[in-house]
Amino acid sequence: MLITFEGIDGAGKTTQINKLVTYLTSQNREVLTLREPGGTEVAEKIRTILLESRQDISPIGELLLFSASRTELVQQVIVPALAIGKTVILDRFFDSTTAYQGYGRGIDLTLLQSIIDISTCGTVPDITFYLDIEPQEALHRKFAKTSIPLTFENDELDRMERSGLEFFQNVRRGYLDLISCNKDRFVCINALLPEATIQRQIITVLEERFHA
Ligand code: T5A
Repeated sequence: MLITFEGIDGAGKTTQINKLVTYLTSQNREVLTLREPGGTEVAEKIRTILLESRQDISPIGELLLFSASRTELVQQVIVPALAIGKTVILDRFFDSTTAYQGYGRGIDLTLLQSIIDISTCGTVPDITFYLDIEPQEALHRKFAKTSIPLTFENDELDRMERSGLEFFQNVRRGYLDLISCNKDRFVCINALLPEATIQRQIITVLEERFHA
């Protein structure tokens, strides 16, 4: 089973994935946790370019770099793991590309879909948990425990995070459009709820799927 987590930066995906892994492991499920971009040696190098570069990257260049990272991860890790029955939990997948490069950067969605099809080899998640939060709230949450100024321009943010408020509002709109077109696959969760409440919702949905 392939389980993906989506949402804007700071929505709480990593927090929930860590809790889920602990729960599934306690149920004797063999779990493989991965993130995008990243997950292979080459994909991790691409991640560094995408997130840490101080130079501008063109929207198409950015799309192709995310897609190159994905191709490596899908072919080398995800497809083989699914083939032997592992539960794969993936922090972001192709919905991030639609939301960030499509709605955020404004790349044509038809062109984008054709590149997604190539990079995923047709791999589609069985279920996608989307954690919904307003961009300002997510930014606030990310830096709540520090004295870093709460603006989208500060140097502590990575290259993607510095894209600004309007960009993240468009990304969120993209996710909400994706959900309305893929109701069977997406589970939309209010990311403002307490961590434990969100975790219970996720486990309830997954246990129903496992037993179906
Ligand atoms: N990207 C990625 C693209 O543009 N296109 C693509 O195709 C792909 C695959 C990846 C970047 O690349 C972009 C999207 C991203 O900009 P990343 O570093 O992997 O970069 O970024 P994120 O996945 O966004 O990871 P973050 O760590 O920024 O956010 P998370 O994982 O959603 O949030 P998390 O769990 O770290 O939580 C953030 C803070 O909130 C608190 C946590 O304790 C933490 O302090 N928190 C809560 N507080 C209150 N209530 C709750 N319910 C909370 N849950 C968590």
